[in-house]
Amino acid sequence: MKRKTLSRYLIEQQREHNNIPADLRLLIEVVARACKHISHAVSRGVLGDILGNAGTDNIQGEAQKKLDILSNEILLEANEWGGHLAGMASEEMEHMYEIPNRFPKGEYLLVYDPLDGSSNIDINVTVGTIFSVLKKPEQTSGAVTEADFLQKGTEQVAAGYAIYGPQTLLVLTTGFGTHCFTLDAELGSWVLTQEHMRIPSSTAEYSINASNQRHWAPPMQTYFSELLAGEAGPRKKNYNMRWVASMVADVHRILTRGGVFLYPADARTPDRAGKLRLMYEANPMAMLVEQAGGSATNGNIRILDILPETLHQRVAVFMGSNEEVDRVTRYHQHS
Ligand code: AHM
Ligand code: MG
Repeated sequence: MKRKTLSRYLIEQQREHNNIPADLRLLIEVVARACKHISHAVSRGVLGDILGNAGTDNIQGEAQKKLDILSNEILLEANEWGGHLAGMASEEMEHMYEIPNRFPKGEYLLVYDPLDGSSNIDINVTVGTIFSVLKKPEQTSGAVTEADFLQKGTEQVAAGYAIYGPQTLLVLTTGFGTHCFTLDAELGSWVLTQEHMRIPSSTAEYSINASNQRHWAPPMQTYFSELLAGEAGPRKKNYNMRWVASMVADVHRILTRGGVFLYPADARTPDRAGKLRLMYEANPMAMLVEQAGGSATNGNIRILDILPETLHQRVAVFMGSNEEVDRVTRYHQHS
């Protein structure tokens, strides 16, 4: 069977939906190329001297791994010169990155988590790169500012992740479904291998870091105790649990076979709404999940409807199969 490459897919989408102008295509192709580079670095491990801590902390106060920093640089360098971007923001940089004046500027904004699942780097477990693409607001002229990035997730023109697992995959949406490409490492091309991923609306599999249970709020305790009660409880079925601790891997499983991903807020950090970051983790994943027929909320409203106040804002995340997300959201709303 003749398979389609990413470039052909993007060109055909533009013909069909008029939603991927040349600059956006360039942006997606450049990000995909950078992810190939990161994938190669990940696979080299000790041989590439990419394991271990870098000896620095990021803005969230987390120890940066060598691979966090390398991946961030790969994405910056790949994207700064092409003329398609006005600016970038990343989990690993406190402030947004303005395109240097020696390069032409474009109208898009790229926001990313260069290496998601950092705690898994040194133990040879799946990690990934998550990205979100916005347009610089039309009413702002001149230099890009951080305020230009603070747009609702509904404004994303593209979102995706690369996952560095047994295979390297790219999962992408430009607003017309969620599609999966596999890296053919020998040819160096991304090949469309699954169109229109679908998340079944019911599931018997959940994904949560249950070691935090004692810190959750009452609605979360109720929901979780019902899952644990299995067949004998109100849900009348037995659930299975999976937690990779790489959001890319847990969400990829959900996009492939269904399930629900839960990262609730917890009482230890009342000043934060959760662990995961809205702009470069929750928003792109929420768009991919919704485009695959699932839902994503913060327990109160749709994630994509949250107006960000800061670049590194955190959020509680409930995403995946509709029945579970609806229920856990209802419990929070009615508490
Ligand atoms: P990271 O971007 O620094 O890797 O942190 C985000 C990760 C997610 O991929 C994952 O879902 C979560 O943190 C795991 O958290 P925990 O350490 O509580 O298991
Ligand atoms: Mg992350």
